[in-house]
Amino acid sequence: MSDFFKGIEQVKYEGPKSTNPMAFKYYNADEVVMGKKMKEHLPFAMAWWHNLGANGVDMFGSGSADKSFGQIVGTMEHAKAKVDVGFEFMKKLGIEYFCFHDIDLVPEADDINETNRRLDELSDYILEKMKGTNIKCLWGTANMFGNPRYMNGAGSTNSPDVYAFAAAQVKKALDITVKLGGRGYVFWGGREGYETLLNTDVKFEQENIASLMKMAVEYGRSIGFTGDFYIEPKPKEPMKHQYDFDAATAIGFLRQYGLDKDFKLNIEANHATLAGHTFQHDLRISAINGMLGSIDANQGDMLLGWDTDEFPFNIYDTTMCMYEVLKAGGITGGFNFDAKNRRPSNTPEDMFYGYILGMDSFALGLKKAAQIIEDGRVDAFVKERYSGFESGIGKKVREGTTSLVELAEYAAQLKKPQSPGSGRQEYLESIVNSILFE
Ligand code: XLS
Ligand code: NI
Ligand code: NI
Repeated sequence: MSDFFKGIEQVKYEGPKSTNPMAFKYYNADEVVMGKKMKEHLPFAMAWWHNLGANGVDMFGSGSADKSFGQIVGTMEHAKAKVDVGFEFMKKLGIEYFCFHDIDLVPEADDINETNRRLDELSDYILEKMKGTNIKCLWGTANMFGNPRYMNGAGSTNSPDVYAFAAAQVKKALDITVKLGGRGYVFWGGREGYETLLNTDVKFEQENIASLMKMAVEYGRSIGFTGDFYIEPKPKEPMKHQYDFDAATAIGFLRQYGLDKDFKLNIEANHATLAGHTFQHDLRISAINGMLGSIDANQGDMLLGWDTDEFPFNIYDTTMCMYEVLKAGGITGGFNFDAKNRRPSNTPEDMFYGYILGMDSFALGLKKAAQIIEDGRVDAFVKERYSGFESGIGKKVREGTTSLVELAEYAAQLKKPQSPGSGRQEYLESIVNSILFE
């Protein structure tokens, strides 16, 4: 094992009273919650790009964290050092999954043949590292937004040549995902959107994106990929209008083009809030449509209008997330920390503190969500709230056996309805608080 993180031992569970910054306070992998171990509820994943790549570079300044890992950035030696460091990191935290974009793994070459050769070499190296561990890929994806060739989009580009390059990247990223045991494959439509309708044929672009996805499904299935494909909705950044704005929009798109059998959604907390929703809202919309596949576990800053990708610490949000996940019967994907340290948190220890915070926040959220469900008052209230539809005219509405004529006659005979009853929001919020802060 590499020893980049010298002096940092295996991170263990020490309980909420612990003051050891390198210990879990809530994440106790083998603890059983509602009949399942925490680590089964919470298949955590490391995001290759943020953890091993992002060095704090922003629009105003260069990197503040050194992620060279003793090598020259941009070389295959550096790419391999990232594997070594990444595996040491995952092992020390007990994380069993990772997520990657193709070019997070290797530096992209001028010639796609050389890039693919590098990907073969590096994925062999990862496979070797995986031996004797439980670590594998959660999902892979192709970066179809960084290179300038994608300035007009990838699946939505006006150029057939660029479209072919996008397809080639998806093909290769699928190969690598399957090779590394991936559970899923993600499409995040970074450049799939538009700036102005003066130069854009929206229908044409959406049809082409759907065709690319269809070809990905065909190819994936042909090489033995049995997992789910995911769309990761996001409303803004980088395009003004993103075609995959939010969960509801993405679901409509998938159904429109007959992709809904093979695709689910990967819901990112910060993307949902950028769309003007709560994280919980997009999870619920996905779940009720049978499309809650995987989660990008991060947190946004409500005072900022961009994807800040912070490590989650808001327990109210992680609780409501886990409430949705438990209600949905779990997810087939996992919890990928699409999150990065704040720019001044620039030491190797900070990488651990970020993950410890995130894993603890979701573990505590899981425990609290289970308590809300076991307590039963919130669910009972919701059931009671709609109980009028269990009999009489309400039942006929649910069964689809009434008509406007019959309902109008019913109303005429009633003359005036009774109050539908209080929504009791404050009462319910106080139940949640009393469980959160007991
Ligand atoms: C960007 C997205 C991206 C996807 C994978 O905002 O979150 O990181 O998760 O392409
Ligand atoms: Ni994001
Ligand atoms: Ni993401």
